[in-house]
Amino acid sequence: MNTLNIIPYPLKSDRQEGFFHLLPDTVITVETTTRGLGEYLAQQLRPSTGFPFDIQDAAQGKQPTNCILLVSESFPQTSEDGSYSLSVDSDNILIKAPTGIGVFYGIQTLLQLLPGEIGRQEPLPEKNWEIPQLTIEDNPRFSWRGMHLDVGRHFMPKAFIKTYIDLMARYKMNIFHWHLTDDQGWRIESRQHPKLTEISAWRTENGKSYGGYYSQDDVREIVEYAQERYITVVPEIEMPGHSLAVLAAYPELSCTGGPFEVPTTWGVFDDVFCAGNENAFTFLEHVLTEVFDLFPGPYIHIGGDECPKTRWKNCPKCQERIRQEGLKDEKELQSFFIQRIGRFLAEHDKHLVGWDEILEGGLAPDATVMSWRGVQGGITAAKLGHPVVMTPESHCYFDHYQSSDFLNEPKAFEGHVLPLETVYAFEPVPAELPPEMARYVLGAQGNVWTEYIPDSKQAEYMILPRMCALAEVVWSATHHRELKPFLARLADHYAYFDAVGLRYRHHEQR
Ligand code: TNX
Repeated sequence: MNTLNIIPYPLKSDRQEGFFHLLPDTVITVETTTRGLGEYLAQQLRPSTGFPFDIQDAAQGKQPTNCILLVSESFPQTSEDGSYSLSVDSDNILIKAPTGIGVFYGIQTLLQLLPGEIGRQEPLPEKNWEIPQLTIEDNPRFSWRGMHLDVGRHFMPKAFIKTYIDLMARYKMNIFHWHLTDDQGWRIESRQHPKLTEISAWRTENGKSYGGYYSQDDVREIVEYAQERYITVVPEIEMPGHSLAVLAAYPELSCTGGPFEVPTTWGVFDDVFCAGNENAFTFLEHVLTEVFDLFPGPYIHIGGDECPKTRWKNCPKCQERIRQEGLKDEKELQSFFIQRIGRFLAEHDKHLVGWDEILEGGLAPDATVMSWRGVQGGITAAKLGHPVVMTPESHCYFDHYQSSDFLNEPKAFEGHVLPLETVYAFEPVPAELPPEMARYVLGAQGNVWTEYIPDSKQAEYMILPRMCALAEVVWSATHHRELKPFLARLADHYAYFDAVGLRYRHHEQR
């Protein structure tokens, strides 16, 4: 009997003999609560099969055979964990879950059980669309199953953001961390601060203007697209560092007053928001207010990483702030900055997320820490009772090379290699964390920094197949985590990538 090539691997599965066949008269049977999900499933199945997939209301009596039945037991949502059961017999398919999100994940599993050609946009008339008979019971291990994308260093078109979200959905990832601002580009429209899109969104590269941004309507469209796929978008607005693009448009928010240009080189820059200037806070609060309006999710990421203290040390306003607030040094000034923004977020019912540098000089109450310089920051934060997302460079940085065969790999982050196997070996809960503190580890996330990723095709290559490995790390039970069977299952997913037309790294099994 063939194995089930599902990624992430489900908690319990029982393969039986025989198949269900998708046929021209297969229908999708829904309840009022699962109608939208039925439409989604039909949209996934129609292009490649060419079948109509009528959607029928269960209340109107369901046909005895040949249906895919979507049942959600309790709506409105009571639990958001994503558990579901799927059973396939020769006559019917049943996906059942406490809430819509579970039904959605059941649909993803079902789609993966079909031949990879299901990803095609053109019908394949002679294809046998068979689904193995089985029962599955499944639920995720972690609640934060994240993927990050830096659109600051290189702008990625809206269509690709949707492709990215679709890929996340296929592998049951649920948090899209959208890194919208950085030194080299600001990518989100602000109605109140038009210079952010007139100036900060563009840089001059080889005499030509490079850049782009998402209008507020684009953002709403993406957030809704993600929502339909049960993905929460976490926007990141970087502060106090990584903000040179802003200062190019509004130099008065810096310590020196500028002038500045949107940079065309990578790295960490000394010019950052002036922590002694009230206008810097007013500006950020106005921008964040627009951001709150666009992103209904509970989290706002405010960056906080790699903020040099050079300017603050020589800035009379920053030094005055240090005196007034009774702070010890510039590290505490950074902490003051983040805590003040944290209070503003809390007043608007938003949770602050920041890179692990926000630990320095004292953590803002309620802050969620993203541990990127290894897992130590995460351990420290969890011990303080703060939620943690693990995203260490050593296992989660998809901007690093996929192999040390540098000549045959696209240029990536110099000197760093992150093979698929290493991603797969990642354990988000460090052994040294006592069980009562392990619960603060919400999950893990893959980060896609784009200094060396100029376009969306290369971004696809960098995440595929590493994202598949991470998806299994954050979803599957540890006893199912075995490299060899994973690699065997993975081989089956290339047919889907080919059908969709995605670029990926074909992992050689040794
Ligand atoms: C560090 S990770 C950064 C990014 C870079 C990345 C390159 C983090 C919070 N900051 O600004 O793009 O390294 O790998």
